[in-house]
Amino acid sequence: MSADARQTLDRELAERILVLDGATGTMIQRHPLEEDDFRGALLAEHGQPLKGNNDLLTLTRPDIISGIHEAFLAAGADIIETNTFSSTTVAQADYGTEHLVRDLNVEGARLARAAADEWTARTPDKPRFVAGAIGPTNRTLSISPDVEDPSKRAITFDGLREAYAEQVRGLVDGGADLLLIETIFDTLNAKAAIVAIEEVASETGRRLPVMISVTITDNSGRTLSGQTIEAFWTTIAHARPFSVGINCALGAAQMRPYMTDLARVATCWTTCYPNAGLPNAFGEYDEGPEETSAELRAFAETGLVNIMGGCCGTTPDHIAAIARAAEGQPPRRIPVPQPTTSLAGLEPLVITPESNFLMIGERTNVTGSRRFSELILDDDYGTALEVAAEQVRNGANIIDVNMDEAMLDSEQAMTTFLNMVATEPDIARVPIMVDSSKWSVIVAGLRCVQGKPIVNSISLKEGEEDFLAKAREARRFGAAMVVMAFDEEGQADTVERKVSICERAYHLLVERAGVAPEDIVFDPNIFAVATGIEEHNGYAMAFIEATRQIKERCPGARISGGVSNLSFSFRGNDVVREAMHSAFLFHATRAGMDMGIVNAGQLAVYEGIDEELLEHVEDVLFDRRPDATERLVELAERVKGTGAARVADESWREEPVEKRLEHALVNGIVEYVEADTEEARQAYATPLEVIEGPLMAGMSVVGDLFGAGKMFLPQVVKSARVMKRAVAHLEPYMEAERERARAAGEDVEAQGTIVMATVKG
Ligand code: THG
Repeated sequence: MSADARQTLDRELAERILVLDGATGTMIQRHPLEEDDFRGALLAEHGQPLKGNNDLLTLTRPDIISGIHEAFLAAGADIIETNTFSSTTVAQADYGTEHLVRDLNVEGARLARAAADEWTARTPDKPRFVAGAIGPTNRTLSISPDVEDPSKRAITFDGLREAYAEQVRGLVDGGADLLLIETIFDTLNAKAAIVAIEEVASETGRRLPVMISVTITDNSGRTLSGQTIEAFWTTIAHARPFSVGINCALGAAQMRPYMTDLARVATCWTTCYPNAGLPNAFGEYDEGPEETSAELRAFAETGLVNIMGGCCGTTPDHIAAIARAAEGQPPRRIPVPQPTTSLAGLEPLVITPESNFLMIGERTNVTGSRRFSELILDDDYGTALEVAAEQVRNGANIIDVNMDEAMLDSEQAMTTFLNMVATEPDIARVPIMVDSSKWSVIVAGLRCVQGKPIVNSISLKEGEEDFLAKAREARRFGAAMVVMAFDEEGQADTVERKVSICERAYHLLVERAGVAPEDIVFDPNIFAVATGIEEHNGYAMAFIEATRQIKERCPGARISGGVSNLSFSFRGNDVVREAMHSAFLFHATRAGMDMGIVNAGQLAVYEGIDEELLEHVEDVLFDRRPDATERLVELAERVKGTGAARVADESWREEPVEKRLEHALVNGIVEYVEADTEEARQAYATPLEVIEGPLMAGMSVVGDLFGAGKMFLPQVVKSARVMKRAVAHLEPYMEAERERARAAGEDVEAQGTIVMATVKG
C-alpha cells in the first residue's frame, strides 16, 4: 500500500501542487464541547479533568473528527492529517491517559483512512492520502527546564524515542500512508522521532515516507531551540525525508524568507502550512482565506512549494482557497544534490572543495588539556564551558569533546557537558565532534547534540562487522564520521597501509552501510616526529602523501588529523610547536587535508615563522637531513618561550555601572553581576530603583534585539539567568526595606495582587 502511495504521490507531485488540510483545533472549537464529550463512556470514571485533550475525541467523539476530515476533503485536500498530534505517552501524561496511546493512534489513522478512501472512491483521478501527525510533545531535549541548572533535561532521548516508537506503530497499524513529524521546535526531539521511525520500519518491514515540518518561532529565523533553517535541514537530511517544510507560529507572509532558504537547499519535496496570520490580542487568528491563499499562491509562483495547506486558525474555507491557488501552478523542481560535506550546530557549516582549512578546537579534551581535565574532575562544568567558548572565539569551526579519563564516568561527563554546551549559543553555534575510544560514550554524546555532529572515531580495528554496526548507528543519528587508518593488524604508519585501509573502509561504508561519501572523514594518523627514533622520521611525509592519494581514490571523502600530536617531542615549547604545526598544515592542506584538530587561536602564520626556525622544522618534516632532529632540538633551546598570549576583550568593564549591567544582560555574562548590582544598589536610593532603572533598561535592550531577530531564545535564557542573579542579590535588601517600612507604620501591603497566567505547556 505505502510503496504504491509513495509512487502515486511522487507522480502527482511532479505534475502539480498538492493540498494539505487545515487546523483541527480551530474546527473542534466550533463544537460547544463539555467535559463529558471528552470522557465518553470510556473515561467516565477518570480521576482528572480531560477537557482540552483534543486527541481523546478520536475515541470519545469520532463523529466530530470524521466530520472534520470530511470537511477538509470536500474543500479539496489531497492529504489529511490524523488527530494524533499529542498521542504519545509523554504528552498524554498530563491527563493520566497514557494507557490509551495505542488506541488513539490506531483509531486516529483508521478514521482518516476511512474518510480518505471514501473520497478516493468518489474521485479516483484525485487520490487522497493520510499523514499520521506526530507532534513535538511538551518536553524539549535541548533546553533545560531549570534556569539554575543548564545540564538538566525534562526527558531523555531514549525516553522520547520509545514514546515516539509506540505512536508510530499505532499509526502504521491504523493504515497511515505517510508519517508527519511536525511543529518541530527542537531538532533533537525530531531526531528522536526519526530514530524511532527507522526502528519501527526495521521491526515491521513497513517503511512509510516521512514528512518533516519545522516551526520558525519568530523574526530571528530560528527554531525555539536556536537552529537556523539551513542547519535544521542539514540535521535531518539523513532521514531522506519525502518532504520538508515549515508550519505554525507565523503567517505565510512572515514565512517567505525561511521558505526561500529551505526551497534552495532541500533535496526533497517542500511543504508549507502557515497559521492564518499572526494571532491578534485575544490569541485569535483572523487572516481570511483570500489573504492566506494569495500569499501561498505567490510561493507557488516563485517555485518554493510542492505541498501547501494550513495550520492554526485555518478552516475548510482557507483550504478551498488554497486549493484554487494551487491549481494550474507549476510544481517546484527538486534541486540537484551538491557533493558537499554539511555539518551543523545551531548554524550550518558547509565544506566544499573550495573551502579553507577548518579548525577543530582540541582543548575540550580531558586528555589534551590539563586545565580542562582539572575543571571536569572538579565538577566545575561552568568554567569548563569557558574553555569551549574560548576555542570558538579563537576561530574553531568545530569543537572536539573528549571525556576519556579513568577517574570519570565518561558517559555522564559527556552528557552533562554537551547538555550545557547546548544552552550556550556562542558555543552551540558550531558543530560538535564527539571524541571517545569507547562507543557507549560516543552514543551518549549523539543523544545530546541537536545539530549534525561528527563521530570521532570508528575503525576496522575490531573487524568489519563491528565497523559497519557502528557506522550504521552513527548514520541513524545523522552524524558524519571520522575513520582512523587502523585495521585488524594495527595502526597504519606507511603510505601504502594508510591508503589501502581507507580505501577498504570507504567501499564498506558506501556500499554496505549506506553512508554518503561526503560524511566520511579519514584520519590517516598524524604521529610525532623528531622523537629520536629513526623509524618516525617519515611520519609527516607519510601523512601528507597518503592524504593526496586518499583524496584521489575516495571521491567526496574529507581528510582530518590531530595536528598537535606531531610535536609531542617539544611539549612545553610552544614556539617550536606552533611553527611545526603551521609548516605542516601549509603542506598538508595543499595535499588536500580539509580540517584538523588544533589548538584554535594558537596557529602561527606560515609567512611569519622565523626563517631559521622554518628551515629546521621543514628539515624534520621532510626528513631532509640525518641530523634534522638534533638541530631542531638545539635550536628549540634558544627559542624557548610561550606563544602569543591572547586576552579576552574586557574593555566594557571600564564603562559606568548602568552600561556594565546592560552589557552583562545582553551577553549573558554572570561573572560580575553581583558586584555590579551591589555598586548600583549603593548608588540608587532603593534596591527597587535598581531593578526598575538599569536592570529593566538592560532587559529592554534584550527585548529590542530579540524583536529585531538579532538575539534568539537560548541567548535570552542566558540574559534571564543574569537578571535572576541580580534580583537575587537585591532581594534581601528589598526585604529589609519592607521591614523598615512596616516598622515605620507605612502601608506596605497596599500594592495589590497581580495574577499572571501563561498558556499551559
Ligand atoms: N585523531 C583523531 N582524534 C584525536 C586525535 C587524532 N583526538 C585526540 C588527539 N588526537 C587530538 N587532540 C589533542 C589535544 C591536545 C593535544 C594534542 C592533541 C596537546 N595538548 C597539550 C600537551 O599534551 O602538551 C596539553 C597542554 C595543556 O595541558 O595545556 O598537545 O590524532 N581523530
